[in-house]
Amino acid sequence: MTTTTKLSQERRLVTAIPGPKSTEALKRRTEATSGGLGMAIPVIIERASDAILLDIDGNQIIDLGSGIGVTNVGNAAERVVDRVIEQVQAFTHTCFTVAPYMNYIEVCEILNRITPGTFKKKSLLVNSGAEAVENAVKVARHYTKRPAIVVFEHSYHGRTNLTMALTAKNMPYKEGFGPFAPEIYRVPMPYSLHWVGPKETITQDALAMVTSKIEKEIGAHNVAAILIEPIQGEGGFVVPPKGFLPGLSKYAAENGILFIADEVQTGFARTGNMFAVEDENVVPDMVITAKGIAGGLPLAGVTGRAEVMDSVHAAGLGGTYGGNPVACAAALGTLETLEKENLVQRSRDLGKVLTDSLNKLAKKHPVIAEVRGRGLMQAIELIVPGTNEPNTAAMQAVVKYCQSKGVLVLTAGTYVNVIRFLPPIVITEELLLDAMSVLDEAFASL
Ligand code: PLZ
Repeated sequence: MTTTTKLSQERRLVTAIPGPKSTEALKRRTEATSGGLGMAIPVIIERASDAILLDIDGNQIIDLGSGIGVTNVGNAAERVVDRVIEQVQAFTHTCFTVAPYMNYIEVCEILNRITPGTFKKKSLLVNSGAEAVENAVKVARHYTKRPAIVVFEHSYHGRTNLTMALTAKNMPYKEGFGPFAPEIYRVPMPYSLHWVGPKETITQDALAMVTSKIEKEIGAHNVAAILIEPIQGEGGFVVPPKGFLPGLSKYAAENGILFIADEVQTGFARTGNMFAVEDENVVPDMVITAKGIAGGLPLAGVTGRAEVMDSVHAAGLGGTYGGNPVACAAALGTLETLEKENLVQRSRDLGKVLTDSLNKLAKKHPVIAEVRGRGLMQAIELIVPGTNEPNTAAMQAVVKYCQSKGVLVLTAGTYVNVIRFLPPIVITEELLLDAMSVLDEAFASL
């Protein structure tokens, strides 16, 4: 149905990055937009298809970031575009809590079906990951009648006031933006590369530290929820050691605490499962989704046990735009694409290609301390060779080199030394390997 032609899936540079047109336009960016906004690559985008971004100078750039893990089904994916066009012509808005419509209901039905757990579930849709996290916390407190929320070192949950409090890192997310919301308690995260204790017992030791902190410093009976990213995103793709998530979820269940998985970055086939908690068969009481849910349109969800989600009085939850019909149409196109194109399996298969490439690089370049992640959510952490010291300078140099050659990679990490890979899951193997060869050159050039 779409009439637009797709961009060829190949890297092509016709000017320097940034080219003359982007350079001019970026002056207007500086003039017009808040200095508080960041920018990963200094180009202005004109079009995009799947894993290729076209800038206004005509350069085709390989996208290894998916707009921070959003365009899992590809940029401007056909089913998303078709459904959005159809919906926007039918109607653009009513507000679901004023006059409901079907596609909001259908998205919730799908979320209830595809999130882990065979118990009855219900969902709620909002606009952003942060708003979904806020709503999950509201519902958890309301249901349990307890105030405390337990979060982890290196966590990221958003930029609103409550979610800043839930987020670990000060710069750039929290600096000068306080005071922050109360009743948030931060506990240790078993981040193996920087763990000071013995690595062999990291899972038991971390679980003992977390439960002891909960019992001694908060009181388990005061805790509404344990909130965790099953693989930490902004914190540096920190993968919890095997057994940690199951141990936490068991402890939560034994103490009347809700276990909430923030799957905002890990969800929708990103890690080689539909949701990252499935890797260890963890079944959360609530799952928070956003990013990959709608192929680029703003949508987020909270899905949970029906008795939890129904515990709130009618009209206690809502928002003007939450579950906007155009965003819901995009979500239906996205979910259909994930299923029909078998993207969970593709994420696993291409994930192996990515792991192999990154491991080869790590063998060659001692600045790479670790390759970690699953599926198409993987990262490398850079250190000063022979030490455990974070190597921010190397990270910056590699990223800059990649950009100059038309490869967009994102960074992450508490210690600002992680390069992360979140390509669209539909990326061709050829394009991924081309990007990896540029990455190899980048390390060789250090
Ligand atoms: N939870 C796990 O990764 C968003 C942040 C980008 P929003 N991560 C990208 C930036 O610099 O602001 C994220 C996440 C996890 C929650 C969020 C918040 O989602 O849609 O950005 O609000």
